[in-house]
Amino acid sequence: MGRLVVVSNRIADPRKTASGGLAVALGQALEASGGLWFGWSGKVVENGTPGEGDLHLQQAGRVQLATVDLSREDHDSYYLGYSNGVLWPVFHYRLDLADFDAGYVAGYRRVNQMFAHKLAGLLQPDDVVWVHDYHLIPLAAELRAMGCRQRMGFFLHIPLPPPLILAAVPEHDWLIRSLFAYDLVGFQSEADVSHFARYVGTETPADVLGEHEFRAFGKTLRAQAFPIGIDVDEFLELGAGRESQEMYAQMRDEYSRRRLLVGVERMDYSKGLPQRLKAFRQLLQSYPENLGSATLIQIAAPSRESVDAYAALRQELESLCGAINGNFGELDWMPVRYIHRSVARKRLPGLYRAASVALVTPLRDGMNLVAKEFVAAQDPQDPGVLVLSRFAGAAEQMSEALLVNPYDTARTAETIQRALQMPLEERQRRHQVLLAQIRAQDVHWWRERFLASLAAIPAP
Ligand code: GDG
Repeated sequence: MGRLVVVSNRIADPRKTASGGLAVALGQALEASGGLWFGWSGKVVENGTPGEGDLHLQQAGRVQLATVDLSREDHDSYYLGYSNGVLWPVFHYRLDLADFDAGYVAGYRRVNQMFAHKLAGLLQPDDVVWVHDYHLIPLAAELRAMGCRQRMGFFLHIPLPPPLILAAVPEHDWLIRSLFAYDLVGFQSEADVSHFARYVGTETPADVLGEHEFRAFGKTLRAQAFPIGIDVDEFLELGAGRESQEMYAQMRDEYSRRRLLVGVERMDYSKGLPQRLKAFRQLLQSYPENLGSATLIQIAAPSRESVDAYAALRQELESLCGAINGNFGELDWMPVRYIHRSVARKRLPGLYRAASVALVTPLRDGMNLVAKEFVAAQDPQDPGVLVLSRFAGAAEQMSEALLVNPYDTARTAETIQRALQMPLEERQRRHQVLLAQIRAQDVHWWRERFLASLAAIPAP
């Protein structure tokens, strides 16, 4: 296979551990092929011209990093407007939060065109191009329009909604037609693939050539599920590090007489944080033996704060946490420790390991890597229990977790109680199955399977 070219909205220096498992896994493949990683630099030029941005080239080992700046107008329409104000909410089934401002799509298209233009100049004929996520759906179509004939694959990190929800996006047919410029499209779960198949069956319509093969617009496309995983070994190494060990020791001492529950995410309305807090409140009400003991540490790392829906969520969370602590707290015990800051990645495994229960209860989630990190961080002799939303992509693989419907407050509370009471033997058995599963389908398996499927497709 030729050189690998990865394109994503943001890129990461694969040599830095703070970047996480995905960056490490992609970095390894890029390193092996002497590849190129292309994306936005993260810089916004206040008075920049829309559709224009400086290209920066940098070498990181054998990997070339290429980044482009965005003008303020492009950033606001492409990134905040269309990607995070339309596609993110709709793809997470939240039509009520979408802002269908007609101007956003022009910026989205303009930035994809600019990226394609800059990238085309860097491509070699036998490169294999792997584009990531909803910010860049039309990138391949733009590259093809410029005459690029390389093999191109796309991976959607977030869910694909059912056809009638997707059809609410005014440009839905253009988005799906754009996908047909790729040779391979990867989704997180079988549910997403079935939504895609139903959409192209009814709205496009495409010919179904085989289980994963569709033909429309004069183009054949392979669409398949590639559930993303974590780098289990990298996470175990992180867990053995000083910062993580210190975190674990500190939490274990502090909560030696109490039960610790943990939730870790970017603050996002897809993650079901208010519903989770309500279920935790219900737990305290329905099972009073937890009073004075059960403590939920909820990390909600700041994310996309300039999008309106996020400010409203923040207020709701602050008020819910305040009310729970006010109603149930004691002088020496506060039921919720809510932290609206990011925690250093090196400390996360220690926090997970100290917890008896993890609450991973998104309303909708492409995969959810926190669920997998929690499992990896546990002591197999005395593991914590994972309470997982059935609406996370991860639920298709992690059936030994306690699956919940996060909208059902009473039963979620009941399930959290079951997790807190679970006998050691059952915890060990469930953890063993989950660990084997996340090991077998880790981030390297995901990367290799995707790239092998792309390589197996005959060159266009
Ligand atoms: C998207 C899709 C899909 C969280 N808080 C902190 C922190 N994190 C880290 C976690 C984990 C990552 O961020 C979150 O990954 P998720 O998968 O849970 O969720 P998204 O950010 O929404 O990711 C998702 C994923 O892409 C991959 O395809 O699974 O469905 O939405 O690694 O540990 N890291 C640090 N401090 C924090 O406070 N350092």
